[in-house]
Amino acid sequence: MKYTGMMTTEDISDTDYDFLYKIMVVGDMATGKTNIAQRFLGQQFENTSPTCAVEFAFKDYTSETDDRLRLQVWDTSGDDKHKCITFAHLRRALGVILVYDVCNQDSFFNLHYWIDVVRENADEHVMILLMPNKCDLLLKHPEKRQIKREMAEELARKQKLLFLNECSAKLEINIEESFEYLISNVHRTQMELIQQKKRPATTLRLTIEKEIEMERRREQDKCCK
Ligand SMILES: Nc1nc2c(ncn2[C@@H]2O[C@H](COP(=O)(O)OP(=O)(O)O)[C@@H](O)[C@H]2O)c(=O)[nH]1
Ligand SMILES: [Mg+2]
Repeated sequence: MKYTGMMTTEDISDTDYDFLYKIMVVGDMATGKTNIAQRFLGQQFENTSPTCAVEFAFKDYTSETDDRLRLQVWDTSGDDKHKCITFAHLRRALGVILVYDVCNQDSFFNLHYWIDVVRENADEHVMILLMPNKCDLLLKHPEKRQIKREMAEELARKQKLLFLNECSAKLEINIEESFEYLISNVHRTQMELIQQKKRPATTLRLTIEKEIEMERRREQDKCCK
């Protein structure tokens, strides 16, 4: 997987990519979703305020088979007030980054809730990657750990989630690698579906403008304000 560029909504066009993949970052509040998305999208780590709405940005890759992939990465808010916006935005998501905080056991136990939400609302062939975040906190204070790595591995096995390693948005550990692992799995799965004629290739090449317009409208119709 080779990274080929980043763009804003102003300079995107629908002719310079082969497949558009919608990737959502979900999980409890304060687990680090916004920082993870920003890291991946090349922005600096910040002490952010809780996310109020859903935001997205694009990043381009070229696959091993030379397909041009455009990722539309969505950051979501995990708080109750905005949960139904998250549900609506999960539609057509082909990849999900499922985040918990290794020093917060509630954020791990709530993953069952998030997995159900994703499976009910996202694409039926969605790939979910488990991302334990804030592993940097354990460097100085290993006693802060509330969830063992083995628990993540077991959950991933039972729930058929992808899992690479524990991550840190703060120290930029395993963020890029995990996203790339997810993306290559998403792409491989989608290529298999196209080959088996279970998915027309055109649905992965919706014009971006149309996509954005639909999301904007959905945002306006959001069920909770
Ligand atoms: N130590 C540490 N703190 C982090 C990390 N990622 C996020 N945080 C902090 O956790 C808090 C919540 O982060 P944020 O990205 O806003 O979480 P979100 O609510 O899931 O979007 C902020 O104070 C961040 O500075 C990380 O990898 N390590
Ligand atoms: Mg946030």
